[in-house]
Amino acid sequence: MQRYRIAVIAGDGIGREVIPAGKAVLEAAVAGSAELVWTDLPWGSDYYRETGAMMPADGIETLKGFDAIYLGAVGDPPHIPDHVTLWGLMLPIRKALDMHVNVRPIRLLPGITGPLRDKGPADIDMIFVRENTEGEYAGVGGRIHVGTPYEVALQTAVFSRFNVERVVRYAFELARTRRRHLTSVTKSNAQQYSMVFWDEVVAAVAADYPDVEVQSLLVDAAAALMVRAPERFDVVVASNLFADILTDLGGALMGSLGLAPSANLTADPALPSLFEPIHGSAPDIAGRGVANPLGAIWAGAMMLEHLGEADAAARVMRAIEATTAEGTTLTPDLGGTASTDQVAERVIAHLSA
Ligand code: GGG
Repeated sequence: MQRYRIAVIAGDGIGREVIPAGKAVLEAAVAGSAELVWTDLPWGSDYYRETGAMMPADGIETLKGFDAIYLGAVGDPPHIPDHVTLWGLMLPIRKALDMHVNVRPIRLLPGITGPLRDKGPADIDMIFVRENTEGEYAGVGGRIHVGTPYEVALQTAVFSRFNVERVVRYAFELARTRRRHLTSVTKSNAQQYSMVFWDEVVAAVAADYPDVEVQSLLVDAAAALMVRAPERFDVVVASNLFADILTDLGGALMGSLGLAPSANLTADPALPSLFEPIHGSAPDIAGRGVANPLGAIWAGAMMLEHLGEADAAARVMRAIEATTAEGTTLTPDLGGTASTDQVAERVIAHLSA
């Protein structure tokens, strides 16, 4: 039987509620055909309070020993500043393990009516390919004259040809497996260096994909069009910041941010990729057992698919869809009264149906 070593970083807030729910569903999905060997890593804000760091100094080396990483959420505002938690754990992991793309499906699940009442599952079905290691999150910048009236803060966005090209190429390849339509999102009218460069790379790579139609949108127009006509999007490629923002909008279009999954894929086959729901730690509802686990479960399905367990992954997806279509066991964000665990149990029940 195939064994997979999975590092689990439940992290903070509702991450600690949705990840156990996700583990239970994935265990049930592979039962009898594969073994998931979980290693729970107690990293995150509590670890920070105890040690002064979000993860151990050798944390990245530890992660290299696994087949995949399953992550919940990171952040404990207002107790620890968000930039400390994000830069202490998630962003260094993405960079060190060369997780060059962040794949984020945005689609309406059966039975869920999002805020766009006249749009159904055929209209809202897109996948974002988010550049995941540089851009506005490159970590380049600084502050001078701190605390004086002349203080200056710089945050430099970094776009390298090597990286943009491989991310854009990934998006074109993905478009070929779908409706052969790619939207590239920039702000190249205002950002005349980085985003004009991005447009040039897209145009150069597009020459290798004459069968894929390309639409270029400014990020403000893209945000409006996602609400007005989401059916005009299939695969979307965008910078780290723009895709981060637009996928939260996408989560809202799905009916809840709690539904949206993501896969941080490494370019190095010897390294693990990381799978997480896109939502954060949600301190406002943490500890109440009502967080929506479906985004974490869906991220788990993406992990199974990535590990080569396509059958189990498809069964998890069908069970998620059966749960939302049925509509009797949903968390409060979707208008229901069920707990996190009850939703996971319902998904497990649908696995064997
Ligand atoms: N599920 C992981 C999480 O905590 N996401 C919230 C967040 O702020 N993410 C930032 C990012 O994806 O770059």
